[in-house]
Amino acid sequence: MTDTPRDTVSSGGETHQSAGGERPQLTTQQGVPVADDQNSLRQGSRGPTLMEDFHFREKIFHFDHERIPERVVHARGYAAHGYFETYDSLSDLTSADIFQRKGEKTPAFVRFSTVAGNKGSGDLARDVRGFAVKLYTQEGNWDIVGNNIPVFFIQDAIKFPDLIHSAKAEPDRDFPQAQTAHDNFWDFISLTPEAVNMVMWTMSDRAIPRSFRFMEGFGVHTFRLINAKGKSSFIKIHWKPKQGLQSVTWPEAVAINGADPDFHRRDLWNAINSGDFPEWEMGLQVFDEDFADSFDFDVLDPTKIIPEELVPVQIVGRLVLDRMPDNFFAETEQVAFQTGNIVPGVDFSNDPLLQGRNFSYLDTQLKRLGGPNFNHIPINAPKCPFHHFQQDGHMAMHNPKGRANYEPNSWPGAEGGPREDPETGFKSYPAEETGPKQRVRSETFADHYSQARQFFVSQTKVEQDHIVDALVFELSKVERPDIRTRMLGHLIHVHDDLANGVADGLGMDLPDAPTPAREPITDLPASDALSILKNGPDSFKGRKLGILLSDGVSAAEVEAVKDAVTKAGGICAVVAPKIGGAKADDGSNIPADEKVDGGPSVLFDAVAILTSDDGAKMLAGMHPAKSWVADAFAHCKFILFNDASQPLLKAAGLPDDPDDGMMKMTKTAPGKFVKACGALRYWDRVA
Ligand code: HDE
Repeated sequence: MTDTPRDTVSSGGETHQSAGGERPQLTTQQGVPVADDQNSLRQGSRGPTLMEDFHFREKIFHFDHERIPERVVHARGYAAHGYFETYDSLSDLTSADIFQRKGEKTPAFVRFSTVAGNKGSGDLARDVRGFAVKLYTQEGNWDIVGNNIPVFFIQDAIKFPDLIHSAKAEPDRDFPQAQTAHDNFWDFISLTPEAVNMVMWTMSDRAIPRSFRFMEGFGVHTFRLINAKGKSSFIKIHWKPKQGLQSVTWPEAVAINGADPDFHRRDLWNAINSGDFPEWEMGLQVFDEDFADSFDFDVLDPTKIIPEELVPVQIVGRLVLDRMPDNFFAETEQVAFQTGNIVPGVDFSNDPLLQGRNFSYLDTQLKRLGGPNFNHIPINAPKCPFHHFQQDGHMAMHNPKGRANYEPNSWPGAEGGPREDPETGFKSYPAEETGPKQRVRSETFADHYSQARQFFVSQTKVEQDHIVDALVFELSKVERPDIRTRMLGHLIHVHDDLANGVADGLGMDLPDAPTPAREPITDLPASDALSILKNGPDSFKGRKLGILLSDGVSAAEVEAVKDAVTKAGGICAVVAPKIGGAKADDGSNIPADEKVDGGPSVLFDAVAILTSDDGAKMLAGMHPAKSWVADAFAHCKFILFNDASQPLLKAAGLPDDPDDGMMKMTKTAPGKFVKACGALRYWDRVA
């Protein structure tokens, strides 16, 4: 009974009450009441433990087996429950039940994850984020097992083990953990030009999101929708966060991993538990064979996007996350996503990556969840009725009832069990396929650089600089110069500024460019949809202000700032020299959420520095307080400060003349400041 943990202490629906109160009685797994859970049974007070202590044996036996293998990829994840709401009927496009009725809500479970790191790795690794959605539709579970990046590194599933081996810790030394900044990864990538487009994305700030709430999701592959008349349309699936896009910078990511390795988990937990439910709109790019034939790239090639300017994204519904799981293991750890879980009205395309995934996701659950009945676990079971003749196996919870466990059978009526339904049952799209059996890569998959260039030119200058910095950082960790050189060769095909910037950052000369498999198209137009900064929020809603304060601070000033932030839908955290809080000028104590060295400014979206004269002097002598201020400035945060805090700002090395990202505290400043913070960063500081 994994979905209702309290049931584990009840038997037959009844809870034993202990003598004195509300708490249920502790029992063994058999329901036997336990008298003493502090001492094992022994002979005499100092003698050996007795084998007959069934309670001890059961407890230790179960503990010994608490772990299951972590996922081979996407091991570290975090999930939430919610629902999908259909905006309008899409019956002209698909017979999928979920899209038939306007306003219908379908339960959903969504797991976000990093890919390369172990289960215990930091949230802010530079990595792709998984964005896996399970929709419990009335005609079965539909799993959209996507990522926060719309393309992938490889074109054929047969290369997946190599890609992942190269990205994970190197096998002889078992490091580095949760990072691609090492020889094996870049060796593989530099020998796999099809990965270059995806590498642009992973070296961009997309790979270090500020929160799961502020990133997009993508189905990546082309799928099909089939309508009641059997007509097929191709689609690409998008999840667009209503909260706007936002990422951290690399120096922040490094610092956050130390200060709060659970940064993304905590963020989702806090947002949902405080009633700030994140939402994504589902968007579909719908296209037909004619478009596919005329497109510069192959729609079956998962290393390519279809720019939104060519095929607009049609918004069809929204996904709202409104409830955290009751238990992490039972739900988030045991959830089994599977690309093969599709429903009538949806179908696969021939994308060779998708075809391979359809094998892998079913297979991997056997290892991880231990048997073929993992769909009996409540988080994986459909919420619609289901009937079949599959039976037995480890932990079978739903065996067929009655005598018939096969078909065809001639048992009458309900006794005979379920029957197939040719009318409404799942039907594969009858695509015509011909051709010899062969191991080839289609010519139409051969252009490896054009979209990488398109991605680069679609970024703002700040974002382009971050891509250059990221490549310099990663390649600087590569020991073998020939691997670095090989990678530089590919960058020449992407963009001169990129190649020159990275070569300069590495202190290396550019090599000759490799001969491309196909001559790149160099004039693909920029697409605004590919930039994070062009798709940010327009308010401070859902963001967090860090207020650094000292004893003697004006209570009214702190209140005014908190008020303005709360009105904008943001939240505040008070940071003080001591966790007990600060004594304000009116004698009240303002409780602290963080002690200054435990709550560095990288954890916040913007900062306020409010001190008394003495407080500023005291903080100016504290290294963590100076770094707090200096980092906020260096990371282009908006800064609100009061007059008294100036000695601290000076000690932190901030300029005497505040820039436009800094605002002095006045009566009207908080409102204006929070409005300005909607832009999230004052990038002009580094421009
Ligand atoms: Fe996965 N992937 N993958 N992947 N993937 C898994 O399945 C695999 C790929 C993605 O939160 C595994 O249950 C192959 C693309 C997510 O539980 C495994 C290939 C995309 C998750 C697997 C890919 C993804 C996984 C490991 C190349 C984005 C986490 C545990 C053909 C569209 C789901 C598991 C969760 C997990 C195989 C490539 C997304 C081993 C063979 C492309 C979000 O089956």
